[in-house]
Formats: sequence, C-alpha cells, structure tokens
Amino acid sequence: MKSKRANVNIALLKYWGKKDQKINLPHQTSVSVTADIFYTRTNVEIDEKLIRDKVMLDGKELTGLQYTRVVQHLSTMREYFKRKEFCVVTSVNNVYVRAGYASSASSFAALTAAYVDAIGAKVNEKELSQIARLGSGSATRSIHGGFVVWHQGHDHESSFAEKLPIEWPEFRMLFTIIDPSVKRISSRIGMQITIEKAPSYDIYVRQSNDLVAPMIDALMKHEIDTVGRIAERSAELMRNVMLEAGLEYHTPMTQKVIQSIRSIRSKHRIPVYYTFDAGPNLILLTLDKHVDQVMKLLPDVKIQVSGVGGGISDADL
Ligand code: 2P0
Repeated sequence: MKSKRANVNIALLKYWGKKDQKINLPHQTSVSVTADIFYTRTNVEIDEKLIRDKVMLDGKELTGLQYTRVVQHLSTMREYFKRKEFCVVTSVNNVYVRAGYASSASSFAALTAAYVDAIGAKVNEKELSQIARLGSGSATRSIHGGFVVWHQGHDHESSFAEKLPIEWPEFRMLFTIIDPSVKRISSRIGMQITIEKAPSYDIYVRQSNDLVAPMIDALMKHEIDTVGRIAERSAELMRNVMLEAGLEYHTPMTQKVIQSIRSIRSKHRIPVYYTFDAGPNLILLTLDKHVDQVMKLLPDVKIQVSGVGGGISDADL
C-alpha cells in the first residue's frame, strides 16, 4: 500500500503556547531539526460508501480521544478543500508514542500529506505546512527535512514552516530512553496550564523569540557549541515556565543525566548538549565524530542515534 512518510522533528527552539487554539497559532517562532530514525507512514483512501471515518493505527482500530483528534483534523481538511467523503486511514508509527518524543508531529504531517494526495489536490510545501499546523502545531515543521523554522505569524496565512538553507550532515541527535512510560499531561493541556498559571509567561515569550536570529546564525555557521548552548537555554526557559505553572515533566534520572552531560562537556571537552520536550527523556545534540565517545561515557543510558532526516516522502506501508 502506498503511503506518505513524515519524520519526527526535535525543536532546538521550543514552541510552548498558543495564541489561537483553533488554528494552533503559536506565541513564538520555533526552529527544529528533522530526525531520520522515528517516523510515521500513513495511507488515506477516500470511500464514498462510508458513513464515518475509520482509522487504523499500528494494526488496531482507533477509538476514544485519539480517534476524535484524527477525525477533527480530517473534518478540518474536508472543510478546507470543500469535500464531503469519509475515509479509511491506515497509519504505522515507529516512534516512542507519548514518551515526550514528538509523535504528533510525524502523525499529523503524514496524515495531512496522505489526505492531500488521496484527493489529488495540488498544494505546495508552504500550504501543506499550514494545513498540518491545523492538526498539531509541531506537525507544521515535519513537512520539511533538515533544519526548519516555523514562523509564528499572526494568522493562518502567515504561520508556516520553511526549510532553512543549511546542510549539516554531521549533526546528530541522541534519543535517550530515560523513562518510556506515557506522559501524564499532554503538551496541548500543558501549554494551556502554563499560559494560565505561569506569572512570567510574557517574559518567556520575549526571551524565546530573542533566540531565533542567534540560533539561525549559529546553524548557518555550523557552530555546534553555540547551537547547543542556545538549544539548552530554550529548553530550560520552557521548563522554568512549566515549573512556575506547577508542571514537572522530568524525573530525578533526567536531572542526573543532565549533570552527566555537563560533566562530559567540561571534563572531556566534548561538544554535547541536551534538549527535551514535555517528557522525561533527553535528546542529546552533538556531531557524528563524538557519538561513540558520548555513548561510552553514558554506559547506563539507553540511546538511539539519529541523523538529519528528509521531509515528506512516498513510502510503502
Ligand atoms: C516543540 N512541543 O516545539 C514543543 C516543545 C513539546 C515541547 O510541539 O497542541 O504536540 O498539537 O499543537 O505540537 C508538542 O506539542 O501540540 C510540542 P499541539 P504539539 O516541539
């Protein structure tokens, strides 16, 4: 069965908060790198005989909240393209779903691309990223490969992702599996709680947006130390407002591994940095030539190494 493949992406500058929940309009511009090891493949078949959508995920028919979220995005796309027919969605994930790795990014990017393909609409990548955003914010960035900026914009038209003109094949992401259990509070809910409860949320937004130009500049120059330092700052700024709102996604083990990363950097002079999403697992940022040494220095941490991945592509399912 033919399908569309979308890879997960890791935000080097984080998106954490919506100005408009209906269209996932973010409070900040974010920058990401697309990973090549975790991805979703999705097929969509339009079926005029169906009276409701059918969604198969990893061999099981979806029900409940997950089903509702997929159907909401399908309904949004039907409205957008002025279509009526229901469809069968078949999707396979090879992502640590809901462990804090952005499975919704690859899922909604693949679903968007597969639906557009199924109805035969002619849509360019910019528009595809706008439509993917309506399903899940981070999905807007997974349309593209490489290093990507999601311009926050001020409405549907101006909020889209764009691939940056950066080739950096030596860049590596090391996905640690510190705690693979399902996270307690989804990002969607966590963001809302943060906006409502964190007193310094507005300051956070300004500090976050101030990092965009320096991050893009450092990526352009392949300066791993600057990229790593800014990525850590972005993640820690996000964590500070989460904590202000009473949200803690880290475990003691997360903090212990962060200390190890800092010590590897200072003692061994290895450029390795960390980032994290709304979960306990860290993603380490380094270069190809340092991967073996980093893994040797973290013998107790389960790690999966990823290079830089491509954008939406055709794949067999
Ligand atoms: C990011 N995260 O920039 C941030 C950092 C998690 C922490 O985007 O509600 O699943 O679907 O727009 O995209 C995860 O949030 O949230 C996310 P919705 P999403 O990668």
